[in-house]
Amino acid sequence: MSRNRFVALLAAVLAGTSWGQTLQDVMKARNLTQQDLLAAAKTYVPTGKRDDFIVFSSGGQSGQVIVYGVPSMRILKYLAVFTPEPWQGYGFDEESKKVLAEGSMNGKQITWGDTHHPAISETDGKYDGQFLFINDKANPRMAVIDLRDFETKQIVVNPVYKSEHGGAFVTPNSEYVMEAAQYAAPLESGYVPLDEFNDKYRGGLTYWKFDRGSGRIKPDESFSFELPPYSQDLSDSGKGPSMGWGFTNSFCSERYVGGIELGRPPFEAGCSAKDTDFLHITNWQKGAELVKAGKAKKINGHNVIPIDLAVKEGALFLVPEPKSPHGADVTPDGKFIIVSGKLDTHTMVYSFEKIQKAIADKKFEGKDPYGIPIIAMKDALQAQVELGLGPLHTQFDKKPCWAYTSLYVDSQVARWDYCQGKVLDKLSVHYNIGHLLTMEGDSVDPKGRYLIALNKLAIDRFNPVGPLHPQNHQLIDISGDKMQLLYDMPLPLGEPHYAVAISASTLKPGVRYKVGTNSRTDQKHPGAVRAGEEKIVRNPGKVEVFGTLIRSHITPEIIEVEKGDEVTINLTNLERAQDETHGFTVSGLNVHASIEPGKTVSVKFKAEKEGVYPYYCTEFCSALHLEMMGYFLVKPKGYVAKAGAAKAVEYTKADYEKQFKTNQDTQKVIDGVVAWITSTNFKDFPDAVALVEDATDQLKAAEEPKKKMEEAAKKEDWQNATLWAGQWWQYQVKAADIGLRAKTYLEQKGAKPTKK
Ligand code: CUK
Ligand code: CUA
Repeated sequence: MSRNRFVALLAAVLAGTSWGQTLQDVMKARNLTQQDLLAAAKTYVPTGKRDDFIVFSSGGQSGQVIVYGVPSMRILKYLAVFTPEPWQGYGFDEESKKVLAEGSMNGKQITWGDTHHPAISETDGKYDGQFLFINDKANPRMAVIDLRDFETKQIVVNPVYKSEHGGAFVTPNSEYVMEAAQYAAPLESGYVPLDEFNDKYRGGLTYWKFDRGSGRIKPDESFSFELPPYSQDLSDSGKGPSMGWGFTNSFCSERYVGGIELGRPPFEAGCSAKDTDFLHITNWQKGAELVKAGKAKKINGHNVIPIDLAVKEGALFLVPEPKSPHGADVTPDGKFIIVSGKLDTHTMVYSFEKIQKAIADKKFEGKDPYGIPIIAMKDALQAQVELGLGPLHTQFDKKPCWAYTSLYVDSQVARWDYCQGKVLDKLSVHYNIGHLLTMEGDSVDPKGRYLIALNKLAIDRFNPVGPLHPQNHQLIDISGDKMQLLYDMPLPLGEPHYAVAISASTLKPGVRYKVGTNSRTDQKHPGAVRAGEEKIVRNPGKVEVFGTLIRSHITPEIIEVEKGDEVTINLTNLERAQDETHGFTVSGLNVHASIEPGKTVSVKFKAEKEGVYPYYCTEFCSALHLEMMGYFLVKPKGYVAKAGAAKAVEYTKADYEKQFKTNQDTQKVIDGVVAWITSTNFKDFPDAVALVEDATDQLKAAEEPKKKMEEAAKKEDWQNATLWAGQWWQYQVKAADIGLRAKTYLEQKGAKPTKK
């Protein structure tokens, strides 16, 4: 570009003439301040660009996980975990039904969950982006999500808890996933009266063994520490110097059993009477050794380390913590554990070194009623900092010693220095913040830059949508001396508790499966077939379909069964192109599947009622998507077909010739696009190469109908010649569509002509 032209263009941009407006015009029209514009510029991700961080947020009572980008706060996906989710076919196809069924409790399928704390798998204490774990507080369960495809692979039910809360938190190499009980209950199943609360009710802390190779939790190698019937709350794993240890706070160490209807004070009074509760300190490496040595006892088939054994082996200690604590967060260097009391204005910084010293010196202030040694608060405390009202959770900055704590009652975020024990800055949020997160802020390597406040109330922040308000996640810039509130994001799904954010570049998800994969087991699906192998297998009382999907038809297109047959339809998506998902449903039978490229899925149902049931692809996958359909017919038992199929429109030689001419014209367009693409450096753009491959596939697929057309035309069978010519044209249209997409892509990315 000549210098003059460049300057002219720059001047035009600065003057805003390209859109006929200036920034000043927009500010005035929309009543925006300079600060608003700055905030907008800090969060806005221009069209076509991507976010730097990806957040995995609990979806609360939706039983799902919410995935969004930072700084744009654009929602990318809801991950189906504990709750059926129709778009993804979760709970509507056979493979995902099996995952959900693993989460059954008391002989009942549980179709929801209360997700609280997601955790990303770690290597050396850093997020590795391979797996995500999340707990269900309502029904004590843990789920494993594989971040190669963002699908839930496993749900395990805690065999000894009746409720939980303090999970998921991972140890520094994801050796274990921590899950602490919440409301005490007998570890065994069955009735135990509340009179026996102190003796028979128990809390606990489970260490679920995670096997990275298979990407699954191994229940047999997992174990739990039996804990007193205090309400264990949140946990965190030690790291660095505190590697091998876990920290779990608790409330209601009063062991109050309630009874407001009996004239007794309610739980809220009885569970907050004392001035302190207990931080539980457990050694999981010792725990694992005890299990290996066969010293654990089995309760409901699960390894449990009894309190007396853990005490004897030096694997369990208590430290008093401030009133009604919530949250236990280990600093990135692994040296300190930060605990806040909801009803105390102080946040406590415990020193792991001091705790270890007290243990080594056997310096305890006494024992709790269950014989667990108690380390005096003063012997464990490094600092005590007054942050504000209702301190809850803490996250960390890239800057050493900097921490952020949510102040629930004050509706503020406090930035403070835990080494010097002083408050640095405070920012108001809207309203009543629960958790907060910083980028990779609970790993050994926090990334700083942004903080998100996960507020419990939104009140007046958004357009009203009835008495149930959206949740409010607020994005805060923490890169400067003062924290700056940038953006309010309404979340219309459940009450998110905790969330974690990972650098986007660490995630390496795939775009397709190996053809014929059962995505829930990562194994080859027994129902998978390749193109041309589609079949319907009939056995007495059973019909099994082995079908395929590819733009824009489902094979087979007619499935006829007898009333009473049990029907299984296996479908493989033969596409190689990215984002070419097909959906599948049969009207009125409550089945649905999402079949991404390469995936094989099955749906199963009983043909209970005679009738005609259209089926179709539920994703708008191509121009002929509406035609991607078929008929499922249930005939009466013993029905004998009358001769002859219904005839559609009849075609003549003229029809054939017209279609043939269209095909020739279309081919010219395709050739033109191909010539343009191949004259550029398209090979430097992997996404364009993938599109070109897909277009080539489509043209290859066109060869067979073309041959069939020629054969029919030779026999002067104008009916079939016209229809096959039409099918050839369908493939041409798809190839042209993809080719044009590639051309547009290359133009926008600035592909250059290659010199001949
Ligand atoms: S909890 Cu909800 S604000 Cu489940 Cu981590 Cu603290
Ligand atoms: Cu496939 Cu629509």
